[in-house]
Amino acid sequence: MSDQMERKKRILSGIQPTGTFTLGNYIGAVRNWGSLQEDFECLYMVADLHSLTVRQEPAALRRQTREAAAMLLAAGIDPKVSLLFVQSHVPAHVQLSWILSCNTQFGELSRMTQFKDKSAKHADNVNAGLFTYPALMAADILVYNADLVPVGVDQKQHLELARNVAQRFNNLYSPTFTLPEPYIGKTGAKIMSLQEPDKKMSKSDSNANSFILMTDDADTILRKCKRAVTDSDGVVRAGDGKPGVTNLMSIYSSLTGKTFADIEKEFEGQGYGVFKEAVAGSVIDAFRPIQAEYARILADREYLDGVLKEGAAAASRIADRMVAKVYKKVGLVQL
Ligand code: ATP
Ligand code: LTN
Repeated sequence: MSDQMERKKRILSGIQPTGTFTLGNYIGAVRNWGSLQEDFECLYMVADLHSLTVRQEPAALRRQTREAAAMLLAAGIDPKVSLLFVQSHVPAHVQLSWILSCNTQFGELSRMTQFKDKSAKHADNVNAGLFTYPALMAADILVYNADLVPVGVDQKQHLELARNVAQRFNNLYSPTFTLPEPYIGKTGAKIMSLQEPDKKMSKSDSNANSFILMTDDADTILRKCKRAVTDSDGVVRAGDGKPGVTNLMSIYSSLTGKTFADIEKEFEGQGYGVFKEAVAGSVIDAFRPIQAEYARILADREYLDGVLKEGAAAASRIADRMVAKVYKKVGLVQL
């Protein structure tokens, strides 16, 4: 047996402070982050620089950045175990992103579906940052030699690009970067819009009834669930032609651990009304303790900023070493 403890694998992930997190962000990302802390060395980041690729109101961005950090803490990230920081507080990300940009091809960035989608959505602001977004994301990951990156399926393409850039750099210079793997959690459920269940639930949707926010109160959650689009056959069953009911079932299943078969049995012979109330109840129960913690943490600015300061300092110690190594490898003079 080796006398050396095996090093825990390192995880890095980020979320943009573009608004209040939704139930989709919770089930697909935020919730899993807390549970990974035991088995992995985790670094979590509020990706404020990435959010600048779309116009943000400065005061709102400042507020949302702190809110995002407070929500991550409330949802279970323990700053004594993991590092939590704001992307712009660790300058190494931007420093490495320039080097990686110079090793990323125009053609590969042009193939990114997020770029195509977002440039269609914001046709008046197709800026260079929106285009090079994946090079900064690659830097976020590679600067820590992260082994695994927990993301939703929508981010897989960016992760593949990060791997390709890392491999190219390693071949061109010498082995430098760990090739990161995507980590799609057990409950990788993609939560859909409550109003248009063929579309992803998204915090930037213009219809507020389409999403549940992590800050919504019990009445609002109940109302949104009751208004959720279903179908006319009145049977709680998952499957083709029943996207609305299937989506509510995945929410309920993700939050209660019940299987689809359990759920079908539980609501057999009952209408959608009872089922929707139960779904709402599971969301309310999941969010209640988080919301209380969130309010407490957000009110304690000194604590919150302290956590972020320490997080950034510890992250910078790792990241600065990588930048120095990379700068040297590519031929930048070190004095
Ligand atoms: P926006 O609405 O502004 O496009 P978003 O809600 O998609 O943003 P992001 O910050 O892009 O949120 O994503 C953060 C994380 O949440 C990612 O890992 C993403 O895969 C996950 N995620 C986002 N929406 C959902 C959803 N509806 N279901 C499951 N996971 C989701
Ligand atoms: N693009 C991601 C957020 C993000 C990220 C990262 C995720 C920025 N940098 C690094 C994982 C690793 C998104 O979810 N929209």
